[in-house]
Amino acid sequence: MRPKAREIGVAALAVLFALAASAQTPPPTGDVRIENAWTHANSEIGGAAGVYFSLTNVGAKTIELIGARADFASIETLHKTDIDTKGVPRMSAVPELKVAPGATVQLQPDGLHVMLIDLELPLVEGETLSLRLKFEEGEDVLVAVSIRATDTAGLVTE
Ligand SMILES: [Cu+2]
Repeated sequence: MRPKAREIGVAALAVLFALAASAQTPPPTGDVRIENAWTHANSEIGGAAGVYFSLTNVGAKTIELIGARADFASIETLHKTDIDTKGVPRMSAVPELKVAPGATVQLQPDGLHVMLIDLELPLVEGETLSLRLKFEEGEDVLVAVSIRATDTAGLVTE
C-alpha cells in the first residue's frame, strides 16, 4: 500500500523503493550509527520531502533524537505516519525519538521520518544532501542523504 501524501501536497512520500545504493554516510560519531539515508527526488521548490534512514544506538545509554537541520529547507521536523480508522495516512509530529542501547529504529515511508518542509532547492536524483541530526546529548551527527528517483506512476499530484 502506498501512502497518500495529501497533507503535504507532494508526492515525495508516495513511492516505496527497495533498498538500493546506500548513502555514503561517514562513520558514526559517538553512540549513533546512521545507515542507508535517502529521500525522493523532488523538483518542487516550496514542497516537502521525507527523509528515511536506520538509526542504531551502538552505545550503552539511551539516545534521544530531538530534531534535524538542513540548509535546503525552512522547517525540519520529526514525523510519524499512522493510518487512521478510515484507512487514511495521517502525519503527526514526534517531539523526540528515544532509542535504547543496541536498538535500531527504521525511519521509512509509512512510519517515522524526518519531514523537510518548504524546500529551497530541487532534490535531484543521484545527488546527495547533508542533514544534521540533533540529539539530546552529544554532538550533532551529519548524515549524507541519497536522492533517489521518483517513480512517476506513484505520484500523488494534488
Ligand atoms: Cu511527514
